[in-house]
Amino acid sequence: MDLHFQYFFPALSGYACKCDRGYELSSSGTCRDVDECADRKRCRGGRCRNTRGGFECVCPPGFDPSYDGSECLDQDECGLTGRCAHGTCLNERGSFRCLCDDGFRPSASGLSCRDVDECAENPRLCARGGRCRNTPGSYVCECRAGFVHSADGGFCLDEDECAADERGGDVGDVGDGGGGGGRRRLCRNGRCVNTEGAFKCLCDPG
Ligand SMILES: [Ca+2]
Ligand SMILES: [Ca+2]
Ligand SMILES: [Ca+2]
Repeated sequence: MDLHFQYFFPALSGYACKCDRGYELSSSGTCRDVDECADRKRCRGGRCRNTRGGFECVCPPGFDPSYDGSECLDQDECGLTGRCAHGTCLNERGSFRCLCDDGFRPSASGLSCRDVDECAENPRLCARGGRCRNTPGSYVCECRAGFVHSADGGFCLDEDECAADERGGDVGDVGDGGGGGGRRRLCRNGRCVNTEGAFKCLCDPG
């Protein structure tokens, strides 16, 4: 039996005890621990554990005891920094999950976002005329000579050297041929024929 007297004070018939917080006066005149867990309204959603002079509210993972220990409240994990990088945190009862940005997908646990390795998942990416390089959130095609990036960068396109030459534009990796500024630098005295990754000249007869 615990003795937790705070002080004695005079009463009409002798004295009386006033017990510490968490203790109550028993019929025998001593102070005994209050079993707060006998009150079913304590620690709803968790496990109430009586202690001397108080009680503990033990909550399941993802929950925290309320201020007065009356119930277990969902933790708002999304209020903590560093959750769901490359995505949006969505709080759920007892947990949370990540809605991931494009180019990312949830990890097995769903509690973080991981970059999608597009190159590993689709070996055909950039295979025509280039090489695929994975990047965070995306991928890039590194195109070989004779190929150029598509408008969206998603694949490599054969460069039409002949058409570029007709326009007087830059022809990648093709020497100037010493002309300097003039049009039609490719295949003088012949016809330019575009091929996959290159071009060839069909010479005029003679
Ligand atoms: Ca107690
Ligand atoms: Ca939660
Ligand atoms: Ca990627």
